[in-house]
Amino acid sequence: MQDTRISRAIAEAYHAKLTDAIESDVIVTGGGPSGLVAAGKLASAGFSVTVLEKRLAPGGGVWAGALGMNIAIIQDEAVDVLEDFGVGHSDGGHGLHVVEAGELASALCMGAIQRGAKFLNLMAAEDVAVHNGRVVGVVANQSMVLGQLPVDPMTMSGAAVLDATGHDATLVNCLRKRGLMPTESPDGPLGEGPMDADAGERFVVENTSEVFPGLWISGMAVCATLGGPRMGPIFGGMLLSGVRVAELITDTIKQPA
Ligand code: 48F
Repeated sequence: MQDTRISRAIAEAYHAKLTDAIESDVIVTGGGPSGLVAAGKLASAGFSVTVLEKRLAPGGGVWAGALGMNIAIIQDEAVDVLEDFGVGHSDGGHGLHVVEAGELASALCMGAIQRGAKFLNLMAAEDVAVHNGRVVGVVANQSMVLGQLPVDPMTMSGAAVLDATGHDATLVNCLRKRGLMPTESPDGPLGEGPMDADAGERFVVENTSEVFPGLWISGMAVCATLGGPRMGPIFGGMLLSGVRVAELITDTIKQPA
């Protein structure tokens, strides 16, 4: 019967992908712009990459532009990333480029998949695995059951784990709530500052880093972790942060065979 063949094809392909994803070189948590660029770049470099996305569709904040107006704005500095992923853009004046939000989200997603990254959607990171003081994996659960039903998660390991969960900084906060990472600096509580697009974009790229052994941050998780300003609907810094974190991870973990 065709119906059961369809079901079998889905189950077999998904479980092969899930089995592969249990041990990866890099786990990217969150499929927003920074995570997608990082996933694409790392997969191009030959690393096995798994992207965990809690929603149905990756793309994060890209889809919504501002007030739900589905246009993304990118600065000159990040145009190379648009070209790399084949995203069309038009001149918005003052060094800004105008992009269809759906094209940006789809192209980043397609680029990462075609370069070899594996995507698991409706899969939410709920915790980190820490061995001997190093983050060695992500504890994930199906989004539909998280917080609803007493269903245990599964653990996926990575030589590098990226927190690209945006404003939530989910993995960083898992460490903070156990006192393993600071919540305050000498200047006050760490967390997102008020809106300042120029400063925020610079802050994100400059502070993209490994914040705990084995755990890197990119995109808005940088501001949420280290106290940078928010920057609203401009995405160049997110793309460049994805490029930067891919370089940092590549320099740190072993080169793929
Ligand atoms: O927030 P998001 O787009 O991350 P980003 O790459 O970009 C931020 C900008 O979109 C925007 C901005 C600056 O322009 O202020 O907000 O930092 O995407 C984060 C992705 O992570 C997913 C979430 O659904 C989204 O697609 N995510 C969040 N928490 C989890 C998660 C989780 N616990 N597990 C898996 N995915």
